[in-house]
Amino acid sequence: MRTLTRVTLLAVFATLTASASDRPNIVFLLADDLGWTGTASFGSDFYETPNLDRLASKGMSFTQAYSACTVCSPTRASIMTGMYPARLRLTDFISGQNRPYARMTIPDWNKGLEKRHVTIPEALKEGGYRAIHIGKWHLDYPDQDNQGPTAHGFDVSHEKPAGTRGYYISEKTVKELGLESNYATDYLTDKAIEEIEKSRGQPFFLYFAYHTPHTPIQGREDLVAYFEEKVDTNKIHKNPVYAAMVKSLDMSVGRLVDSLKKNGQLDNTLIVFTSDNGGLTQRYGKHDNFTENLPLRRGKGSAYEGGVRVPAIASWPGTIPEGATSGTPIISNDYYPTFLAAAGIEGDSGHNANLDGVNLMPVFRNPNKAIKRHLYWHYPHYHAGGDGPYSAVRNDLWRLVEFHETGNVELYRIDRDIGETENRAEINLKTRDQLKIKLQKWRKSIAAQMPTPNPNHDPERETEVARNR
Ligand SMILES: [Ca+2]
Repeated sequence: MRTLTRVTLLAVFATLTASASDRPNIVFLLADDLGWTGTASFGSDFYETPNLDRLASKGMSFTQAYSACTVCSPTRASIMTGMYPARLRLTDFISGQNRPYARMTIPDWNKGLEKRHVTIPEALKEGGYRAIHIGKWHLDYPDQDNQGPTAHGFDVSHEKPAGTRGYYISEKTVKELGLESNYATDYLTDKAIEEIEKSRGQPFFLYFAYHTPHTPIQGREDLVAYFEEKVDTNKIHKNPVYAAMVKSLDMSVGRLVDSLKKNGQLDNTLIVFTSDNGGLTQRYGKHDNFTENLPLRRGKGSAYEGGVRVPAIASWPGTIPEGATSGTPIISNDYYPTFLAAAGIEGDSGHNANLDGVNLMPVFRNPNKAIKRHLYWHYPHYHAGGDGPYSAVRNDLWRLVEFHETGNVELYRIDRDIGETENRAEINLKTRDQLKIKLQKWRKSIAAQMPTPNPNHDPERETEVARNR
């Protein structure tokens, strides 16, 4: 009790004494569908990411960083709230995929972010932060108005200009706005830089949710031409258009860092870069083989590490050691409490009572700092790149996957077998049973929604997808 009171008093004192101008800026850069090996410093043999590599050399790289889900929207919701998607009941991307004849009926999930949650930009208001949203939101209920970023605490939001097809801004808009580039990522970067410049004197939270390198696979023409010359089919990564998209992302990061430097803000800014799920490795048509997450197994939508292990970099001069690497497992739920701590803000106690993430500041200061916990995933859905509805749990050594269609579990010694090649479920029985119980208890504790046997199951039609409702 005495300790608690002292901690609370210290936190109040810290909040009172830190004026708005002392607080660091927070820049959160979220790639879309960039896999674990999606940058050069994280192991790509083809993509060129000098700016992200420089950010890594100036900060900390996380080799075991995770997204809270194997697809988009749930991970974004976990970042905004610090909670597991299963707790939010936002377990699939907003439009989702309904397979009326599959073996399981998927639960009815939240197709948007409920306003009752205190989002990270809302919480940061306490510290006088200006919150800037750039790019892809992907958290609005399709049948309701006023669900965008500015309805969830952002002061300003910039998205792709109307009439943009995929990544290409229309010729008319390019002319009207006098743009130098018709590539949407370049345009959004211009907007982010304008907002950084407008924020001088006030701490800001910049959430830049890139579209790159999500489908459609469309690169900036000059960059595509550059990578076409360099394709080597013996390499793991070999799609020049995809490489151009990653390059656009990297160039954007370089321009943002330059802008922070120019405005004298770089030393007072925590920058975090990560991705919302793994790389898309399913193949179709002319876009055959966009990317690979090897040595990880599979990719976006799947139950394996390729779906959820992502690159992550954090930089904050003077606080995060330069060129450090941390093997501590972290997950996208962690950024919410981390940003509160970085800003010296307590946040909303009601909301924080249900946080699933932990404050990463101790790891930022010491990359070898361990966090004693289990990480969980719950995806009771079907996905084109997937393996059916599943849940998973991991600790430092083991990862267990439970498949809901069959009740089968697989167990991997993840610290040694990163590619999940040897299923040890029939070998390490005790570990298997302990983790299975742990996973079930966790699901129960947050009232996770489960898929149920489908009375209309038709084995011949089970992969058929219904049109979006
Ligand atoms: Ca995504």
